[in-house]
Amino acid sequence: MGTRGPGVWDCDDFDPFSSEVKPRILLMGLRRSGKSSIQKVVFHKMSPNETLFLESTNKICREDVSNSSFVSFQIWDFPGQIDFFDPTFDYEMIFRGTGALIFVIDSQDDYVEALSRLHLTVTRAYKVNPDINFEVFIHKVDGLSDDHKIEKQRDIHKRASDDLADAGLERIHLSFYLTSIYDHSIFEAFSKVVQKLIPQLPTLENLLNIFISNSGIEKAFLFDVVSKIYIATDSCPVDMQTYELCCDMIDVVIDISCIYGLTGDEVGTPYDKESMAIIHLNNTTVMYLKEVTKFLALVCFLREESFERIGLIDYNFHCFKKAIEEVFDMRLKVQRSRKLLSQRRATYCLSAIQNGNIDSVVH
Ligand SMILES: Nc1nc2c(ncn2[C@@H]2O[C@H](COP(=O)(O)OP(=O)(O)OP(=O)(O)O)[C@@H](O)[C@H]2O)c(=O)[nH]1
Ligand SMILES: [Mg+2]
Repeated sequence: MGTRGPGVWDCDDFDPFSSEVKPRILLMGLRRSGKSSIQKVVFHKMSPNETLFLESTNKICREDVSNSSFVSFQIWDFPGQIDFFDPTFDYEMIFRGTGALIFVIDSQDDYVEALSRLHLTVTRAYKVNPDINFEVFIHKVDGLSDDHKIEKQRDIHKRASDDLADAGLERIHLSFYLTSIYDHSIFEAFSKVVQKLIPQLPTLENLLNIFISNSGIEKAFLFDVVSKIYIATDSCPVDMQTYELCCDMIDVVIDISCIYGLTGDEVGTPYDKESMAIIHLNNTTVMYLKEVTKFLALVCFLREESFERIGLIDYNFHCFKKAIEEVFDMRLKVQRSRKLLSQRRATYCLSAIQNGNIDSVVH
């Protein structure tokens, strides 16, 4: 374990024996590329305009995100000027526990420097931990026309891949996303990043596929209500408009419930077991939202004629919900046994150190 540089960490609660197995998502990129804005908009509901007043980050800010049974990770927001050659910056330790590295590039700025920084960061991280998912956010695309966006993405993709190929590292895979905090693209991109870190994803997708095919539903999403990240969807392709409608529906449900919901002694949370909503769109499509767990909602799209069989849909939903609970229980059991194992290991290490038997710890 390397030393920790003064001022680099936001808090001193680092525990080398921590039993919590939370994947780490790093937000890296040049200064003012938009890292903190992304974190604040997605996880703190900050309005995009407010980000204009954010101060530059001067130390690593760590935040736990454990809203839902499945979405549980740490986000580390880095200062833009981080220096890999600074001996107080223990990048080996940081990259070792990292699940995803999001590199943010400001598309409205000249990106030559950003690309060389991306190359340096990715190659360093890969050497320490080849299992990291490398995600490149081509950010602030709100000012660009559609053609311009595609052109930028193609250019950045080509240059970044060429740099890796020149270094003989073509096996490193980079994923690219066009993002902006001024629309839903940032939530959609984050959803995809997070989904890759959920080991149960294939099971969740499978359950959704079975549910929709037996219920006459066209599309279904499993949403984390607080962050509006969708943690899984069925295998039909996702279009941006559908995703935006889901986000709007969640906002309507939560906002109405917060404003007009019960208060005082009868108080409930704005989102609970009873939460559900039905919206008939003007194109014979129905949107149906239902609570799955304390933090998750299912949002479905279906034709009006299919919605007439609501009894069948609700029965299938009941089975789907039970299956999700079982997956969640299994996950909890695995986490508990890992925790126990890690505590035993820590106790063993400590007693070996106290007895001066360091060799048995090292081996
Ligand atoms: N147009 C536009 N501006 C954005 C977007 N995201 C962030 N910004 C702006 O970019 C500026 C810098 O944002 P920050 O989030 O502070 O950038 P940072 O990468 O955290 O910067 P450092 O902490 O200095 O490394 C702010 O004025 C934001 O309002 C976006 O999607 N579109
Ligand atoms: Mg910042």
